Amino acid sequence: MRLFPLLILAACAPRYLCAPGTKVEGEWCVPDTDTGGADTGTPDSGIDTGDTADTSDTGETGDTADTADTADTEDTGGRPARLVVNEFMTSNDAKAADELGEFDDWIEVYNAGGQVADLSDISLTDDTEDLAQYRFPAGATLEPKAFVVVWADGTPEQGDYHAEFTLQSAADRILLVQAPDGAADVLDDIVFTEMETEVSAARFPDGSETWITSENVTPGAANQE
Ligand SMILES: [Ca+2]
Ligand SMILES: [Ca+2]
Ligand SMILES: [Ca+2]
Repeated sequence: MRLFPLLILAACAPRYLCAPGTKVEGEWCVPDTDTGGADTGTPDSGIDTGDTADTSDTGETGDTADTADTADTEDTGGRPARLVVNEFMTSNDAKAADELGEFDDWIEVYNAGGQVADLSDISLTDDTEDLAQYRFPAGATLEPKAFVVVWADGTPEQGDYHAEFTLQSAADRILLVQAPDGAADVLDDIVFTEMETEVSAARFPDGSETWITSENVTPGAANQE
């Protein structure tokens, strides 16, 4: 493995909000213990000089956590779907064939969130002037921690998961867009140059902000080094 050589712009931070009393830490919502302003409260002030005060503080943190726990439980059960471009190949001579046995460019999308993603109004494109070049089929969904592959083979007549565009190894871009005809929320935006043949660019681990190039390409499965 080596670090992906050139430009990868993951322009978008994780797109979810945390419940009140929690904050974003990495990819997760965690209790925001800082909000427990109650720590300045009366019980401790009398014994500030002593370590005992810390013990009391811990108790108070616990109280805060109780509040946060409620929000946390909701987050864990209902953390929103989060779609990312997870892996792609721009030059594929013999690594991965589509259902017609053709070795084409492909893009893997991954749901890094905690809820099922509705793909009905999601598009992929390499053209900022044409955000809806490829649309997922109406009613398509993606389970949490699941993958879906779109063949960027320029032959949409080959099926629902074949796009009308292809990817250029020298320099190209992949945008993942929600509501391309409306608010056009860009979920992911990957710019790259000088991709090699027979390697993919991949987030490793899946859904992370770290990109590698890999000869162990994994369309539709967890990325490998
Ligand atoms: Ca290509
Ligand atoms: Ca094809
Ligand atoms: Ca993969």
